Amino acid sequence: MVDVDRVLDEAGLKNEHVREYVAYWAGVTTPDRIEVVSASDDARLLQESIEAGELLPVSGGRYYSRSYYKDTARSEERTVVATSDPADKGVYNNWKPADETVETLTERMRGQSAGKTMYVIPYLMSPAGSPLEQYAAGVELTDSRPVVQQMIRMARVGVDYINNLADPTSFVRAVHVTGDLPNLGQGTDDDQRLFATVADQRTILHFGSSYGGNALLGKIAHGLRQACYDGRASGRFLAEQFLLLGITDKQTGKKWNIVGGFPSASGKTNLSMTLAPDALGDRYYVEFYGDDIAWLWVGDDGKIYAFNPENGVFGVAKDTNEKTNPTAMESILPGTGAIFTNVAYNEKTQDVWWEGKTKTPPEDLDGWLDWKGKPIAERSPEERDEPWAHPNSRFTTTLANVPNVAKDFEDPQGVPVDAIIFGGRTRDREPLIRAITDLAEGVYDGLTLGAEATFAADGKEGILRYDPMSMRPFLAYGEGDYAAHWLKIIGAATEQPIFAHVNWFQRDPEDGHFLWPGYRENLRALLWLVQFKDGEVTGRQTPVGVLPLEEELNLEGLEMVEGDLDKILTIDKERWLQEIGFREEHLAQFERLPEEIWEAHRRVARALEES
Ligand code: GTP
Ligand code: SPV
Ligand code: MN
Repeated sequence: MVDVDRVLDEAGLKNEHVREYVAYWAGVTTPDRIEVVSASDDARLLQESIEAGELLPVSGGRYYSRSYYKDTARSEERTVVATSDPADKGVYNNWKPADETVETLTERMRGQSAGKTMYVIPYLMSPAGSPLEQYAAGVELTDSRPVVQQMIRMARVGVDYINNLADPTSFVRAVHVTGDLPNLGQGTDDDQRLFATVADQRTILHFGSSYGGNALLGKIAHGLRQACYDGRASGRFLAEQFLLLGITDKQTGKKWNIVGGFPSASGKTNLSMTLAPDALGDRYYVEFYGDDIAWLWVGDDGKIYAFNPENGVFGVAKDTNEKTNPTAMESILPGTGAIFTNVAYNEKTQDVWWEGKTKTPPEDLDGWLDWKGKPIAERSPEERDEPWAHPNSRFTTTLANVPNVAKDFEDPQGVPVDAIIFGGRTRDREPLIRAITDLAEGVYDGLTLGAEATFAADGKEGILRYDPMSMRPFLAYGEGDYAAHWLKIIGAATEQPIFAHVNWFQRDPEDGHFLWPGYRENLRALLWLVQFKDGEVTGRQTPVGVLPLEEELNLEGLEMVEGDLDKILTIDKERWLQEIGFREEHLAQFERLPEEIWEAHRRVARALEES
C-alpha cells in the first residue's frame, strides 16, 4: 500500500477534501505509486515517456503518441450521465441512476491500476480568478502518463489551483482508469468500457480508454457535461461546445466577439483560427479565443460574456494544412511541444503526416509507419489505399502557441458576446447565412441544428442527425429543460446578442463541388452579420431569417463559379417545408419543451407556408 499522506504532504497538497478523495480512490484502484503533478513537471514526464516508449520523438521537441487501435474516438453509446433524479433523463444523455452507476464503475476499477502509477492532476477549467471559478476546479486521477501530458496542455494544471479554493469542497472528482485495453470487448455485447459523469455528485468515472475526451477528463466530461449540469443547477451559466473568436475592424477600431456551435468535425477549429482573406487583411483582424468550449453568463453590465475554459487545442489533424488552417500549422511547429496522436510517423526523420497535410503523401516511403505502426512500404496491394493517419487523429497544442491568439485570452472576465451562430454540414437547403433577431427563434434554431449523417439512411435522404446546439453528446439533462435554461440565461441579458445559422457545406447537386469556397472566406459572412446587427445593412427578410443581399457581402478578391452565390442566398421552399415536418418529430420527443419554442416553430412554419 502506498503511503498516500506522505506523498500528498511532499507535494504540498493541503486541501483536506482532495486528500480524502485521493486516498479513497487509491484504495479502490490500488496503484503501486502516487504522484501529484503540476505543469512544471512536463519536461521530466515527457522524458520518462520517451524512455518508456510511450511517446516517440517528433523533430523540434514535439511528440508522437499512438493509442490502442480499438480506442481512437469518443464512444457515445458507452457514455452516460448519472444522477439521482430520473427527471434529468433526456432523449440524448443516456441517463442512468447515480448509485448503481457508481457501484458498477467502482467494481470495474477495483485493483485495475495495480503495478501502475496514479497521477493526481489538480486543474482549473477557466482562466484563474474568473467569476465561474467555483465550477472550474477539478482533480483528475489517472493511471496513464500520456494523459497527464495531454492535460498539462489542455487545462491549467497545478496544486495551487485546489489548495486555495474559496469553497474547499467545490472541485470535480474525476477518476480515469485505463483498463486492460486488449481485453475490454470494445464494440461487442460484452463491452466493458463505461464513461460516466455522475453530475449531481460532481464525480466523473471513466473506465476503458486512454484516448481524447474519454481520458482527458477536464475537457469534455468536466468542461462540457459536468458544466452543463452545474450551469443549470446554479442557474448562472451555459457550458457549450462552442468556438469563440474576435473580429476587429482596424479602420474604426470596433471589435465583435462571436461564439459558434458546430457539431464535432464540422469546422469549429478551422473557423476559430481563421485569418482574414488576403484581400480584407488590411482592414480586418481575427483573434482566436477557443475552438471547442465556451462558458457563457450575464455580466454585471447586462451583456452576455464568454470565456474558453480550456488551455489548449485538441484539433482534428485531417485536412489541416497551410491553406485550410495556417494558424493551426504554425501552432504545431518545432518548439511548440505539440503532441500528435494517431497520425503517420516517420521513425527515421521523426516527421509526421496526415491525409490532407500535403496533396499527396510523401514519395519516399522510407521510415514511414501508419497510425497503427505498420511500415507503409510493407503494405499489401489491398492495404495500399487505406489512410496513413486515423481519420480522428489529432494534434494537441496550447492556446499560447496559436499565432493569432487574442491578447486577452486569459482575462478571467471573458469577453462580451455579440453573436451566437450555429452551423452544421448540409449539402442543400441551408443558405450561407441567415440572421435571427428573436431569442426564442434563435434557441429554436440551435435546437434544430444538425449535420448530415455520413451515409443517407434507407430512403431518408435529407434527414439530419439533429444535434441541439452541437451538444447532443454532452447534454447533462433533458432537452426541454435545456431550452428553458437557454431562454433564461440569454433572456436575462439587457443587450441581446444576435443569432445566425451558417452553412459552408452546400454542394452543387450535379458535380458535388462546394458552392462556397469556405475556410478563410467564411469571414465575409460573419462581417455581414455584425454589420447587420449594427444596422449598417438591411438584408432581405425570409421566413427563416434575414439573408444578405448579394451587394451587401464584401466579395473583394473572391472568385466564385457563376450562379453559385445565387444558390446559397436562396430559400428552397419545398425542402424547407419538408424539413419543418422532420423538426416537428424531433422537437416532439422533448419533455417540457417551453411553449416559446413551439411558438417559434409554428411562426417559421406558417411564414414558410404563406411565402
Ligand atoms: P471537434 O474537434 O471534433 O469538435 O471538431 P471541429 O468542429 O473543431 O472540426 P474541424 O474544425 O476540425 O473541421 C472538421 C472538417 O471540416 C475538416 O475536414 C475541415 O477541412 C472541414 N472544414 C472546416 N471548415 C470548412 C469550410 O469552410 N468548408 C469546407 N468545405 N470544409 C471545411
Ligand atoms: C469532439 O469529439 O467533439 C472533440 C474531441 O472535441 S474529444 O475530446 O475526443 O471528445
Ligand atoms: Mn469537440
